Amino acid sequence: MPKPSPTLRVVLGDQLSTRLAVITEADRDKDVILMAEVMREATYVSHHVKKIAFLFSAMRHYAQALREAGFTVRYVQLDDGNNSQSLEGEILRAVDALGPDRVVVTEPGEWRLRESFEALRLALPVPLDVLPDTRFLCSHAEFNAWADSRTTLRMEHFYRDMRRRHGLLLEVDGKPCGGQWNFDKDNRKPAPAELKVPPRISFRKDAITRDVLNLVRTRFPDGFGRLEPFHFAVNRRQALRELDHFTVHILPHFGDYQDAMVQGQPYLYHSLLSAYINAGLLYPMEVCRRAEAAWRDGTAPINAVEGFIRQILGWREYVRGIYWRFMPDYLERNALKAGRPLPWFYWSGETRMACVAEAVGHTIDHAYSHHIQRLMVTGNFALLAGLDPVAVHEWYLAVYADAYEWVELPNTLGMALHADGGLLASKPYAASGNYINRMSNYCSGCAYDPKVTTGEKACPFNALYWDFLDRHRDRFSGNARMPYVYSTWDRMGPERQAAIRTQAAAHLEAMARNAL
Ligand code: FAD
Ligand code: DLZ
Ligand code: SF4
Repeated sequence: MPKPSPTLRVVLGDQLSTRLAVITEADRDKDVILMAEVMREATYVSHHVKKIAFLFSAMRHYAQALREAGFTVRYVQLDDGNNSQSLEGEILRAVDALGPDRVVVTEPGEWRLRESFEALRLALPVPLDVLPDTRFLCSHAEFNAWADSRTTLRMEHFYRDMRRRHGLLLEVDGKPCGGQWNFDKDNRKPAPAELKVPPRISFRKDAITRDVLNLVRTRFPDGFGRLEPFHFAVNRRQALRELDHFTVHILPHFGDYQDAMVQGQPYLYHSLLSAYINAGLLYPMEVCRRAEAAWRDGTAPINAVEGFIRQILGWREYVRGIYWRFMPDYLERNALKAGRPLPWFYWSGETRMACVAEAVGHTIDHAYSHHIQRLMVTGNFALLAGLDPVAVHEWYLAVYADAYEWVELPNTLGMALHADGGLLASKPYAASGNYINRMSNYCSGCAYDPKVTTGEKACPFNALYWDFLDRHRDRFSGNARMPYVYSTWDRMGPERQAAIRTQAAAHLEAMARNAL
């Protein structure tokens, strides 16, 4: 009897889950799992070296676990002699070598790869099945049905529907636990500078990770960011330990200091789980259920637990829905006609603005900065300075260990830059130095003064903020949440306004000379 043809089952670097159908439906006696480290994926933006190392190590650990569970894995390492260095090339090569009856893959998380797989379909001698990514809690059809039923696509409405649909933080009568759907107003405390955040766990490097670090050091010598120290979890067991640690020691204060920024404290009370959830090492629902259980057990307060679950069940699913509903033209949106090139300090961290230097410094060191740094420091600066949305998007996509386009693009283009014209956020997240001074202790160590708008010590966020609002008055003055700021601007009078405009121009000119 001839051996039956295998099915070739492809697992991408951010699909490291054993609950996807590509794995659960595999026949261990005949099917082959294909995984490949390829330069095309490692270089389509200038990924942080820690991000590449995290993914390669996690891919290798996942392949090892599959083999131990009895699967046949064809794993192509970056340095393998015949590696074609693209996923499509590796699929074609495996089809050639193994003669499968078909190829099965879980839908990729980025539009560009989905398009490439559609082109690949035509080149393959066997069928290509693209399966839904069931790690998400809202399918494309469910999101589109929700979106079709609304005039505006506000996250808060989506989130409440998701709470009801998945029965999270609900009383038996269907009312929200704690009596409110949203406790955001309790989650804006500035953190005291002497805050003692519990230490984070880190994971020892095993032989696989050490090999990967050597590979990345050799193959990406000029890559962005610091490769070591490297403490990431690289398999599910370790990621679950990180989740445990977070739930017990960190979550209780997640809400209180969610928006705070403290010099020298990159993590505060954030979970650090995004890279693991996005790569498939953790499941969003198990993370939400753990947080809910902490509230029901009385070990974490409702403002922390609701705020945390909202990020995952709400924002994370919502931005994915927006991405797939509006791509590919979403990427082209530039509602505010911004076009200045990205200043060099986004890569070097060398700027006299202490807040930006701190956020970029964390990014360089850890391939991480927390949400408020991303939104209200680097994002806010890019918004106020009118930086080119595509350049800013490519930066965010490159520099964070958790970055894939489905989640990064709506956050950058929509939330931070308002480039989608308000589809995602009704009001731009624009703020002056006053906000950063209130929410952080950065300003006390800064060359600039957050209370000064013009002159030598003027905080660049101040004049740029007013100049931004002035430039876009036609668009924003009608917004119900903006009249107060425009009346403040009007009360300044023409002379002061002219001085602020001149100061903003001077900041932009200094930015272009990399002297800000
Ligand atoms: P926590 O603060 O502990 O939040 C808990 C979890 O909620 C996160 O792990 C994440 O899974 C989810 N979450 C929180 N906020 C968001 C959000 N706005 N959108 C989607 N999920 C969210 N997140 C990414 O996962 N990848 C990205 O590439 C990414 N790019 C961003 C770019 C910009 C400009 C901004 C403003 C935000 C971006 N975010 C991105 C969202 C958010 O900043 C990160 O998810 C968060 O900082 C990750 O750190 P954490 O795990 O400690 O999160
Ligand atoms: C991000 C990334 C990197 C750096 N390298 C690989 C790789 O070598 N092989 C692979 O299968 N996936 C990699 N990835 C993740 C993919 O880019 C990811 O699957 C797509 O961006 C879709 O989300
Ligand atoms: Fe940032 Fe301005 Fe504060 Fe300096 S003074 S840290 S530039 S907000």
